[in-house]
Amino acid sequence: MLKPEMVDKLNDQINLEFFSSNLYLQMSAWCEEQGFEGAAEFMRKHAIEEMEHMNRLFTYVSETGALPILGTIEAPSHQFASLGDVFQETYKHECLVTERINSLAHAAFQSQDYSTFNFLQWYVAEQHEEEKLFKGILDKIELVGENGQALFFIDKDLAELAKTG
Ligand code: OFO
Repeated sequence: MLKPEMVDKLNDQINLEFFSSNLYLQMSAWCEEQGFEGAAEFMRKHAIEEMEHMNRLFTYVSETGALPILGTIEAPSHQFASLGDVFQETYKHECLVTERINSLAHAAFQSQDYSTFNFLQWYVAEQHEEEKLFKGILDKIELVGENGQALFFIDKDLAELAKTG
């Protein structure tokens, strides 16, 4: 049985995961419009992963007998200065999600809610992967620069990542 404060926190996280999904879906639309098809595919796939993050939380809250509550989801930005800007934003966003997960895990531990603490370990590991993934892409863009040819290869790379990752 979850404490009401924990249910609120988990519901906030459900909301944030929805936002992540919408943000990445919106970014995929921007990429598509700019002709970055690989990046668009990659972001679209990642938007689906974020829905899975949301679902996992939704199921946990529900299975513990509490009520998942879906709130208003903030509209994501739909204008970006460049592909580099998109990936700077993704990395910044993932760092924010990591902070939220850490503070959730901290709250669970402090309140001796070991079931939630244990449940959250998946997210702790996942955030490590997510930060690594987006930082890697960002570093690559910073390394090769943003001229037409460099972007062409970055986009090809992202198309590959979308297939495998
Ligand atoms: Fe991208 O990890 Fe969830 O939000």
